[in-house]
Amino acid sequence: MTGGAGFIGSNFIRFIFQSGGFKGRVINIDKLTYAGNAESLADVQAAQGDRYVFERIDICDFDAVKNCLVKYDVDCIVHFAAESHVDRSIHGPAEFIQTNIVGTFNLLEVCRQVWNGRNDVLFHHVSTDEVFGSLGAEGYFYETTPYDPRSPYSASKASSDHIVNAYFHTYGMDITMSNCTNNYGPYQFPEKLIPVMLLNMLEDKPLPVYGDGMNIRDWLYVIDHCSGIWAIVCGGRLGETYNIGGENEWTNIDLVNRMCELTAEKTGKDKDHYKKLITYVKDRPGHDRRYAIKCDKIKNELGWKQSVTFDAGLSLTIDWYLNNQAWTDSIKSGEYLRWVDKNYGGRA
Ligand code: NAD
Ligand code: TDX
Repeated sequence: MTGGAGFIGSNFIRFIFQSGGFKGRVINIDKLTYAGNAESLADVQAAQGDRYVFERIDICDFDAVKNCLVKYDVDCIVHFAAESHVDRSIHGPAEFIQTNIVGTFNLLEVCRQVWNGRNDVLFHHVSTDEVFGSLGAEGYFYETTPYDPRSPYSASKASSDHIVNAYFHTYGMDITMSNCTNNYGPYQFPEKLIPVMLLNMLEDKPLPVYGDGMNIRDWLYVIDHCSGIWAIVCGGRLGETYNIGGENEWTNIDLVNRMCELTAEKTGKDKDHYKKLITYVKDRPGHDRRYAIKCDKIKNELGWKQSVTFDAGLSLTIDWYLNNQAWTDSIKSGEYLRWVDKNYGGRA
């Protein structure tokens, strides 16, 4: 696993041990950037003992990745590690090019050398629907939709997707790939829409809605993304990409209003209490208008489907943040960075 200390990776590791029937060992390699929190997996470490190993490694470091693959005889990589936040990619694209493009290339090169034509291995690449660009009011992204990325983040993910595909066609490397819509759930770094809104509500701070609030995203509970990836890793056809989506489109403003209502119910506030905090702010440059995905391929071929409704998922997510304030306090205070310094000697 790469990037297993991040939001989706940490949920995935917990998921495969608890529900996926996984019998092997996970080696989690993660650089621990600002978005990586190895403590998110303290419960897994305690429960799994030496079936869970953490290695602090930058995927761009060829020798370190190679030594790790050899040392643990790795036969499957699920590649989550990335710079993942669109706004950060606008302010500073360099890290996105480095980790998402060069890092993915580096991993593939290590695999090509170490696996050396083996056909009992798999490289699964985790990607995003943002590679397909921006939709108008109608239409959907299919696996066959031409790529049209528009932010440095999505352009870097699109590049990495192409490189992964090239390794399948050129070198015959066993790869699969998935492109997923917006995830939400526990352990999401508080820079993405849902945790930003929730944590601001809890501190009675303004809720910053970009532009006119009418941009549309398709939301999927993170565990449903994890079960989709697991289905592909276990049974996906080699060289194929699978869309994974929520089939659950919301304008940002409707979503924030719904969150305000649900959170007010849980904190005992008046129904409109949090809605009064909604503040329209300057739009994100190049803000994609709408994402919506068709995911019939994974449903028909692998029998995957979403299992968590949006109201249930939002409720679970709000409860998780309410019950795990130590996790967000540690992130907001920088305590988690100090923990990394203490345990791993300095920041990446
Ligand atoms: P995240 O930002 O929460 O976590 C990324 C993890 O990667 C962190 O633990 C970080 O420390 C690690 N990392 C970053 N650079 C690294 C490097 N050079 N070497 C090793 N580790 C490094 O991201 P996320 O939301 O969990 O996303 C995981 C993957 O899923 C990404 O590839 C992203 O593009 C993709 N994805 C995300 C979403 C979403 O809604 N969050 C949707 C579709 C696809
Ligand atoms: O404060 C905010 N206000 C706001 O209106 C934030 C953080 C976001 N937004 C808007 C921008 C988007 O239209 O909400 C929408 C969702 O924003 P993000 O949570 O930043 O997600 P998005 O840009 O859609 O990208 C996400 O989904 C696809 C992930 O960050 C990517 O990693 C993933 O590939």
